[in-house]
Amino acid sequence: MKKLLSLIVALMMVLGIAASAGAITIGFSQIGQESDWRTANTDSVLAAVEAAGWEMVYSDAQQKQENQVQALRNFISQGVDYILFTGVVSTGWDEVLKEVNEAEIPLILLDRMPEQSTLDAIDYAAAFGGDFVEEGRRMAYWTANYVEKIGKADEELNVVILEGTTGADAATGRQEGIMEVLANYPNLKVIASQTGNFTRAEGQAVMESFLKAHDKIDILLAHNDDMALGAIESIKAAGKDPGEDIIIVGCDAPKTAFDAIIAGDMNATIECTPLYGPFVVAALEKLIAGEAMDKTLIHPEEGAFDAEGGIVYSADGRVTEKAADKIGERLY
Ligand code: GYE
Repeated sequence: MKKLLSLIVALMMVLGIAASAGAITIGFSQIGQESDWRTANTDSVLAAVEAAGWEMVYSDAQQKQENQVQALRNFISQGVDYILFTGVVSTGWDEVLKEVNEAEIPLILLDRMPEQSTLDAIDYAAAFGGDFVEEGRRMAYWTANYVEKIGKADEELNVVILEGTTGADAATGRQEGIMEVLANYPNLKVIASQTGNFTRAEGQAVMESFLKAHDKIDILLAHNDDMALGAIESIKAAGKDPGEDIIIVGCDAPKTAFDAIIAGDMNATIECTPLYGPFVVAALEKLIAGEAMDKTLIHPEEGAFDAEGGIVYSADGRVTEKAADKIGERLY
């Protein structure tokens, strides 16, 4: 009996080793952990890959491009089967991504995209990311509609902007969308715009300096909700009522922003989903099955949320949903 048991254990070990030797390995070069969005994104991808039974080699670059370049080269030398990549900024990837191509490791791009000239020059199997320009437009449309709703459409209102990481398309795209729409509303005047690096701490610090420099701030547009949440702390510390004295609109739509909207500290958030796990698994399944994929950038469906629901947030006539009705459904 003992002999049989040890035989079974030995057999299981051999099979286990064989299974892991033959397992599909995926390298994931992630940016860091700067926001609620990023945490949810990492969790989504890791959980989906694990559930699919593949092996993940995960690398957190701590916001440094050179760490990402190193991680990609490590993936190449380790001989991973597939690479998932989100670049902290949009430039400077040509060389290392060509190395990935030369190693013939299929590449899937997630979230932030390299600049167009890089996308044209390299091969990649699939790309999933947010429509950042559209998100920026929605932030500005929501604001303009809300200003009208509260009867201030004829007032001159001062806007401050907390930008995301400089050089990231998530920041340049959102800024472009915001400025494009605000150009139609001359009463909404941008008086300051500065990076807060997508973090709560920097959002708080930069807002504090905005409040010191400007007596009249009516609207804050934050490229992500973490910076908005940090800014809310500074606004309270300055003795002002966030959501009331200063209209606050963010982007991403994590649970934490819903809580702030329900508490009346924040006015709206435009969704940018981090939940790419299912997209990644579907793409990998196709690649493994030898099905062709193309370079089309796929944007997930996204909503917008505020306290009351119903304010048009885009030129296409879509409406927001009430945060209080949706909080129970929030996945991140
Ligand atoms: O909005 C922000 C995160 O690239 C879309 O990065 C992403 C952005 C997201 O840090 O919260």
